[in-house]
Amino acid sequence: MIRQEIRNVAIIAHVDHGKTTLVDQLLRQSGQFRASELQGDCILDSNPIERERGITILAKNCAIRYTDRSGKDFHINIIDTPGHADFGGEVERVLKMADGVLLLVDAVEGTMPQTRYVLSKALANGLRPIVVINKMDRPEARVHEVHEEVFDLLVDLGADNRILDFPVIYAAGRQGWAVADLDRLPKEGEVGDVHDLFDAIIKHIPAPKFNPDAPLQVLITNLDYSDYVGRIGIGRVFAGTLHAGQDIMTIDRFGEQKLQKINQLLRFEGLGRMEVDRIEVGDICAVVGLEKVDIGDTLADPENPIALPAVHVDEPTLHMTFRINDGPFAGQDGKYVTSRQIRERLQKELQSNVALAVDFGGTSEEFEVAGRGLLHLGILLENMRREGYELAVGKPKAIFKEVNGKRQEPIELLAVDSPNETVGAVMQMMGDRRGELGKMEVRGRRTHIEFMVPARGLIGLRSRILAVTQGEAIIHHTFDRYDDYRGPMPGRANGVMIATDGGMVTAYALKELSDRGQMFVRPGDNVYAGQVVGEHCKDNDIEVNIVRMKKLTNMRQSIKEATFTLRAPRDLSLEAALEYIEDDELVELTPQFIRIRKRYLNETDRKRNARRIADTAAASS
Ligand SMILES: Nc1nc2c(ncn2[C@@H]2O[C@H](COP(=O)(O)OP(=O)(O)OP(=O)(O)O)[C@@H](O)[C@H]2O)c(=O)[nH]1
Ligand SMILES: [Mg+2]
Repeated sequence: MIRQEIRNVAIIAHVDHGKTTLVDQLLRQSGQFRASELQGDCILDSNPIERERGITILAKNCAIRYTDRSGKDFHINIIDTPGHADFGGEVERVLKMADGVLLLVDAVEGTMPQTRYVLSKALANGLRPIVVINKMDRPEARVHEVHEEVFDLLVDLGADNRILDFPVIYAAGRQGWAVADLDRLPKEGEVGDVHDLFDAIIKHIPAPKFNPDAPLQVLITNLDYSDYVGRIGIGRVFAGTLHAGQDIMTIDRFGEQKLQKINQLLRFEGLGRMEVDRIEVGDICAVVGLEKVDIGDTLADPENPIALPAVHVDEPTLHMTFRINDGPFAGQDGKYVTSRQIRERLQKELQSNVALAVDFGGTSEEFEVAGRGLLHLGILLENMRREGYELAVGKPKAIFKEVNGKRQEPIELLAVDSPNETVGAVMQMMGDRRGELGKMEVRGRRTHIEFMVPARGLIGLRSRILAVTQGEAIIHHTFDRYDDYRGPMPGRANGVMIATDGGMVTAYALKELSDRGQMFVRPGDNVYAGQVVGEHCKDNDIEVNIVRMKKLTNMRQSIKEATFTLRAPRDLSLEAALEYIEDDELVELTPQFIRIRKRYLNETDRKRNARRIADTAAASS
């Protein structure tokens, strides 16, 4: 049987291709909201970091009541997904809730690494895409080429004829229109609407199918957490009807069963959730009150518990050490600085951050934290800073695996869009990082180049590629597979400048050092001995006195000094700092400051440590 009035559709695309903006328009034009309920852009990107960075981090459900042109009512569950590669695992999971997908592709950028990834996952789940060629308002739009690219990508992914015959919608989400036919693009001055897209969803996304005789089965595919009610499971009813207050059997990924009671039951309605007493088959729900619930759990009939197929959760590919901040400025800025506080915060994060793994087993001051990439872990760190935590973090490292006695490492698909003139420099850089060239395609003044490259080789890559392409390159990568270890990789090309003394940075000292490299600090900053204050222009580290004052001998010289303009320091964002450091360095994070320091603040300790490392290397070779 089928639930004719329900549609479950996920919106998938490469990062920034306009998913959340298009969902805004679907919400706005559904006619079920007052203008005051829908303020601003990208309404679903509701958490502060999402708003600030303009990206979606967490997949989110919303639901639209839609009445079609013939007067029939539908409940459309929409799942907006994140496009950034670090959150690909999240997309894969929430696809289990959907019966079809809207695949958005930017009309200029075309198919990108994450388009391929999310589309392959949709196909693996048997979901047929409606292709939305989006951002049609961009003057450089390449509609026909992009259409071809999607077709080729589908062929490449082994799609069958039924899927190759995909419906296409042409849209400009930001302008609020979507049409099924190129002849019907809005003319100059026309407003347009997204009704064709609603119609396509109703027509092409299959209504949920179910077996009326099967016992209750709900698959949990996402988690939410609230300080008031604890863990919230989000999932889809595949069979039976779920009632508020009923007993259910949870069956976890390992087959373990537990009898539990459902407290509240919520249905998605517009931007929120509404308490209901039952959820029927085919619909999506949120369940409150389960003491133990996890991704991949089946909520089953206690009399006849049958598990649904397991949900795959991606393993982490990158790890780093989180440790207490034991620098001289520890505790000056943050509220939470102890290892117990950091431990508790990480434990709370594990409640809903599925792709995260923490090893609490080391020393009490250090935790090994593993995740899906730099952005995934960077966002956790950014959240912690904002909540008032201080901590120090070590260099991010790829996670190796041992397979049949062979060392394997994560390999990523990297796409670089470079101006044609700088292609040579990009190729050279990727060669050094053991990148293997895949596809290469000239698109007007720019070239699209794809590489398979070890994840290790991507750390610190962005800033360097931007440097050789004068800031013009666009780079994206996505995890592809584990494969044989590709051999050693060059480290950072430059050494650093290390402060010998603590105190306040002087303009005089900066001026004296200006030809030695680029600084990370400005006059008036407080620094401590052992802090990394700049990048040396050569490959070795140097010790510098950055708090040095000039002895004033006569007036004229001091005036001359005041007129010397200092080069602006390099501002390091959290992720840039993490990508920058080497093994013997740490990034110190406090609510207001990001500093780089040497692990050993004292010069003698540093030398001793360097010698120890050299001795071990010599002994093992
Ligand atoms: N020119 C143009 N820009 C658009 C359009 N739709 C969205 N954008 C812009 O593209 C950027 C990304 O839009 P989002 O809706 O956040 O994209 P997204 O796919 O949800 O991004 P992630 O969730 O981070 O993957 C924003 O700056 C939008 O203003 C469009 O139709 N035309
Ligand atoms: Mg988004």
